[in-house]
Order: sequence, then structure tokens, then C-alpha cells
Amino acid sequence: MKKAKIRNALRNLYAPSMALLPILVYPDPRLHTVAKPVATVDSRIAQLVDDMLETMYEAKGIGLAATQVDVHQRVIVIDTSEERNTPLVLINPALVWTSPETHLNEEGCLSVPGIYDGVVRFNEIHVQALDQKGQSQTVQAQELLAVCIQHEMDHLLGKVFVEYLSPLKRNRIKTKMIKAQREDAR
Ligand code: K1U
Ligand code: ZN
Repeated sequence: MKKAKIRNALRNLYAPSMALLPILVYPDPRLHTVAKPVATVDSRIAQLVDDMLETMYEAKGIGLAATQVDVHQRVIVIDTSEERNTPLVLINPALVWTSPETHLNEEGCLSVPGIYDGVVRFNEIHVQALDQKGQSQTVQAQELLAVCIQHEMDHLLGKVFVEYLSPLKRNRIKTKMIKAQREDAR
């Protein structure tokens, strides 16, 4: 049994209300599914949010979109704090304002492990979304939080950050990911 599976089994034994979800890896075609809006923030969505937070913290990511765990609903979790204790939940997020200034930022993705590259994003954004309790919130984001929200909102539209790169780079990454997955499966 792989280490991650043993860790997951132990975690589920001691904290049965949470679960680690498998993260889809590029070029899995399910990453290109367009997510649907959440109709009601009910206990099923609350459980999904808890599981996504658990999965994001375990993977040492700063964000995770439901698309990445093969759930095609507009749900995002983020924590860009140093202390890893400030979770942000965005359900049905919508950009309501973007700054005229953009910036090239280094990005990574839990669905494209080991790959980092530059993507141009708005410097500052305002996002309207529901929180985990179904309450409306407006988040004003800059710097890493703004980059991360834009990256996660792309996931909900079925877009992975490598699609901003040149076809040459993207194909090299695709080949590398397929090879790594074949070796992992051995
Ligand atoms: O969507 C994801 O897969 C999560 C992704 C979020 C993200 C990181 C950096 C820029 C934009 C979006 C990650 O958490 S990748 C891993 C990571 O923790 C990280 C990578 C680069 C910079 C900072 C953090
Ligand atoms: Zn990502």
C-alpha cells in the first residue's frame, strides 16, 4: 500500500468526518470540465468544502478548485497565510472588478506537480461569492491572493495554467506528466 493511502486510512479512522480527495493530474480530460453554479449551500457542499480544505493542506497547496477533485461545481478553497490558519471559501465566485494593471507571476498547480511558470494576471481584483454558510461576501484581493483566486477561477472554467504557455512548452509538460504517471503506476 502506498504511503498516502496508509495516511488517508489512519486519518479516516481518527477523523472520520474529513476525507482526503484524489487530485486529478494534467492532462486528465476531466480538468477541462466547466463547473456548474451551486444551487444551495447545504450539508453536502459543507462536507465538500471540509474535504477540499483537508486535501489542500495535506498537499501543501495555497488553493484548490472542486474541478481538481473531479467535482464540477463552482467551489474554491484558498489559504495564502503563512500560518496556514486562514481558510477562504468561495462558492459561485464572480469577478466584479479588475485593476487596469497586470503583472507576470510565477504559478504552480497541484494538478501539474513540479511545474512552475509565468502567467499574466490582474494585480488586484474584487470577487463576490458565497461563503461556507451561504452568506454573500465581497473579497478585495491583491498580490498572491489575487493570483491564486484567478488561477482557481480558471480551473472552474476548465482551464489549467499551462494553457497560457506556448504549445511547445505545453506539449513538453504533457509528455513529462504522462511519463511520471506511468512510472508512479509501476
Ligand atoms: O490550484 C492549485 O493547484 C493550487 C496552486 C495555487 C497557486 C499557486 C501559485 C500561484 C497560483 C496558484 C498551488 O497551491 S501550487 C503549490 C504552491 O503551494 C505554490 C506554488 C507556487 C507559489 C506559491 C505556492
Ligand atoms: Zn491549479
